[in-house]
Amino acid sequence: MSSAPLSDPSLTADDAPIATTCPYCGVGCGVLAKPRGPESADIKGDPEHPSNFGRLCSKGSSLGETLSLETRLLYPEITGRRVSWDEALGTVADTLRRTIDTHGPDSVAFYVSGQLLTEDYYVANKLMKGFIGSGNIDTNSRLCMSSTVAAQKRAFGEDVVPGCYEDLELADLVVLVGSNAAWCHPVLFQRLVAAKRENPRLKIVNIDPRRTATSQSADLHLPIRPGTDVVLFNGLLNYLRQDDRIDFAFLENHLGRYAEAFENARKTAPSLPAVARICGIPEEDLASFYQWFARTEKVVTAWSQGVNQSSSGTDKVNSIINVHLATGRIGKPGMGPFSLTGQPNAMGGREVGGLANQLAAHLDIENPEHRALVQEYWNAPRMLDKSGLKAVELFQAIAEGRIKAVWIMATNPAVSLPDANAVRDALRRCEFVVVSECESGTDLGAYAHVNLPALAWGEKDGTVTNSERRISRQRAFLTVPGEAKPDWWIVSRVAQRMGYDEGFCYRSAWEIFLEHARLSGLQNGGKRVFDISGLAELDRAGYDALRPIQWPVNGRYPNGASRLFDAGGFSSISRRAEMVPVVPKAPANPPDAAYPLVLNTGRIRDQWHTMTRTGKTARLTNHVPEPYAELNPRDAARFAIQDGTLVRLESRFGQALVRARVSKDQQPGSVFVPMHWSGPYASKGLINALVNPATDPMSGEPESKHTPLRIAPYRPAWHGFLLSREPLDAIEVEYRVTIRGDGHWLYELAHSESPSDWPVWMRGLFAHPSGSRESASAEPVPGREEWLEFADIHSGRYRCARLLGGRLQFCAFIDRSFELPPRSWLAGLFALDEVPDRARMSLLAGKPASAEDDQGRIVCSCFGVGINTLKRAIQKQNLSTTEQIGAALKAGTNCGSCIPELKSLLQG
Ligand SMILES: Nc1nc2c(c(=O)[nH]1)N[C@H]1C(S)=C(S)[C@@H](COP(=O)(O)OP(=O)(O)OC[C@H]3O[C@@H](n4cnc5c(=O)[nH]c(N)nc54)[C@H](O)[C@@H]3O)O[C@H]1N2
Ligand SMILES: Nc1nc2c(c(=O)[nH]1)N[C@H]1C(S)=C(S)[C@@H](COP(=O)(O)OP(=O)(O)OC[C@H]3O[C@@H](n4cnc5c(=O)[nH]c(N)nc54)[C@H](O)[C@@H]3O)O[C@H]1N2
Ligand code: SF4
Ligand SMILES: [Mo]
Repeated sequence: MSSAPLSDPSLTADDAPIATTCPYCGVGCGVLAKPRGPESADIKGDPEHPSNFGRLCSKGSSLGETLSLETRLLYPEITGRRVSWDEALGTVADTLRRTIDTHGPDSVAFYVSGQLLTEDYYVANKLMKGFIGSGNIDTNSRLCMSSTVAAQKRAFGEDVVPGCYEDLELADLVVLVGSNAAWCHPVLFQRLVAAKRENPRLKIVNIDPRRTATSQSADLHLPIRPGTDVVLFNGLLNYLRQDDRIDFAFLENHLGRYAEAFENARKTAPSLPAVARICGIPEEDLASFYQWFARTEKVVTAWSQGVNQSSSGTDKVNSIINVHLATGRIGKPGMGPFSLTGQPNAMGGREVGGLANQLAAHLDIENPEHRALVQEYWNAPRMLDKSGLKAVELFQAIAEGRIKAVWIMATNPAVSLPDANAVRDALRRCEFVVVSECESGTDLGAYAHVNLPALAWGEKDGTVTNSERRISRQRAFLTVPGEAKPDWWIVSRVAQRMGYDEGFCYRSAWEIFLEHARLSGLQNGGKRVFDISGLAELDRAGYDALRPIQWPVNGRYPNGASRLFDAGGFSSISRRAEMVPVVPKAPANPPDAAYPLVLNTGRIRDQWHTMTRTGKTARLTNHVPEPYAELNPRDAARFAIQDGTLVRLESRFGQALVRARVSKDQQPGSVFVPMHWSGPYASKGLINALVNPATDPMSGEPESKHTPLRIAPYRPAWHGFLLSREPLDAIEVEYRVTIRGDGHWLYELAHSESPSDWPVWMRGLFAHPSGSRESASAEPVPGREEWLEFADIHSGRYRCARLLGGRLQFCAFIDRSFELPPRSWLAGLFALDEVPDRARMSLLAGKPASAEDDQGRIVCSCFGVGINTLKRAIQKQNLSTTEQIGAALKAGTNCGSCIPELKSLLQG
């Protein structure tokens, strides 16, 4: 890594950049950051970081634009009142203490996150499990990776990812299961695509019920029926045996149970035709996949949430691991089962034991020796004696009043948990809710009695572990804003005030890291692969300068290890792995006559979860500005839904209003909706209000990809959009989406009733009592105010624009139909100091005098290249490759995240 001065937040713009790690996905890219002014930074990929070698995706490259303090939580608050840290810490400590004294340790809970740093996580886990004495600390990783954790434990005896990123480049076949890596692990995906360019033998297979940007780059896409992965992989296991591909020497030397798995595969997935029928895919395609897998030695199977977030998620993972164990393709270059971790530190959380059913350092709660070991090490007064409640159960316990106080850190469960309305009810009823956050105004913050301001990315300091077990430093490069504090500090100071002074007198993240590293080596002797005792003697400078390193780091592997288990040596007592016989099961709630469709949820390229950070920059909101439901043309016809209209989605749990996208990428019967939209950005876009709280019986992971659903057109009295230079406070309509633009705000609206007088309604938006920021600024009007207006009562059409001194301040387009002028050209006018005459003439027409002026929806976020510009260039300049597009327009030449889309544009 760079030799930059480390962890010195007083850096000035002239200094060398600081090497840190991206706070978004589990790829864990290295970032070089250099502050530019108080609330922004220059961001570049770190060429020396082994995860990304200098690349960044669209989210990573926009990090510098998400640092504004405008919406940050900067001071502690109790019921909305700013208080001192002393009062806030005292209140939290006293209330937790009192609740525990009265109702016992299990009456309190922590709900934490894979977005905490390892050091933060370690301290929170220590306080709950060793001092409060309860297992009630669970994490959003429960919604994310817990099925993989459970499956790896079953198979290997420990939660270990055996391989590394390089394996995807060295493989001749990469199978991506339930993963849209092109959008969700973009830099790793770009590495894979680059490897494929170098090695034409390398094939990619994508297994996903819908066609995604990932499928577009694959040689074969298997659009299986949702939830049928176990049949598919049991079928593969059976095929491998029939095709004589089993590595019996590996099985004999390194496995315990395996015969039953073969027998089970034969029974549950007897033949190609049977599997093809159950999975709903063409037999030839299935045969190709099985043949490729059988005949290719170097295979990596990588999976993510299409596998984990299922009521049979653990079984799905084991069915994948089984085929790798059976062929001995594990831990060798270019081979292995590979779990793609979601969050930047989901792995670190697992290392410290952040899940309710883990201890710390991969030790087991059920094992009395392990408990005693940790208790002694921590000098802990009150060790837990059993696992705690898992996320979904934990919030149910809050609803039932069994948990009376909850502390939520770095996660937004009011948006991200299934059955989100029930979660909100639970929080409303809870006697004491503490929230540690960086942002104010999140959906969750509204339920908090105490809001605690945490340091954000760029300010905090510690370590994270990525998908390939690589520990990297996050380093501070910004000065601390307001009174925000590191999460480890907040937890430790509360612990001290609860009377646990000695165990929590930490002064730095470094001290915590050393304690964690030492524990991992305690009575280990190779029994647990997770061992970073080789880092336990780092001095402060060594910790600050720590280069990215893959655990284990110990006497045997002083420089870390890329691959594990190639020669067995698993973590079970017998040192043998297991092939688990897994029986295919239908999803927990199948569709029925009342709810005939399946709701599938997931991610889009440029948003991160509940949008608290990525929603802040126009560069990222432009790609997909509105929440949507994608459905097959057959379902659209069946339910009378037209592309681009609004639709009402309904499950047994809740409702949402989103825009319809009709596309053959979606298989009939299945509807995809992104998970991201929350209160600040959409009035009814909260998709988790609909998602069923069914969970995997083993891992407790929610089935976020499968809820019975119905869909109907929503026919409002009017549709419209507003563009405004200043944010507008309250727009009381049924459908509202707020989109941050470059120098403006865009509001997409619809409502069931029309106001009696549009001009009055529009002007009312500026006179709102809570005060729009424009009127609040009370600056003298910078010039003459003009209103341009057009109204046609007959057709229900109303359009207006407001200019101040010739500068466009606001415009609105209202219609009975959903077909309105494109937003992009109008939005572009907000960049001008004066609307030129030519544009003024056509302003209320909503489109430029010349079509060339409208570049359309942004496809390449890095260079702001729109879809119309691309289409025109492809046609006029006869472009046929993404490289040619790059040469002509620069699109796709920075992060590469838009390349799959460019490809589909080229295909017409
Ligand atoms: N842009 C972006 N990137 C992210 C994130 C983000 O919020 N935004 N979040 C990060 C996090 S925390 C995570 S966990 C990862 C998630 O990364 P991914 O898991 O790749 O993303 P998802 O979109 O949740 O789901 C992946 C796919 O699973 C498919 N699927 C649904 N049901 C099934 C099924 O039954 N079988 C199979 N085989 N597939 C199915 C869906 O159609 C979807 O395309 O992304 C990380 N990266
Ligand atoms: N329907 C559906 N639901 C899902 C999923 C799905 O695919 N479908 N995916 C699930 C998955 S895989 C995941 S990982 C979850 C993610 O869901 P969440 O964890 O709820 O989503 P985030 O928006 O990332 O929330 C993180 C919060 O922590 C704050 N924060 C960021 N950094 C820090 C910090 O250093 N300290 C503190 N104290 N706060 C910080 C952010 O501002 C943000 O509000 O969603 C899950 N929910
Ligand atoms: S792939 Fe993108 S979001 Fe993920 S770590 Fe790298 S830059 Fe960040
Ligand atoms: Mo996740």
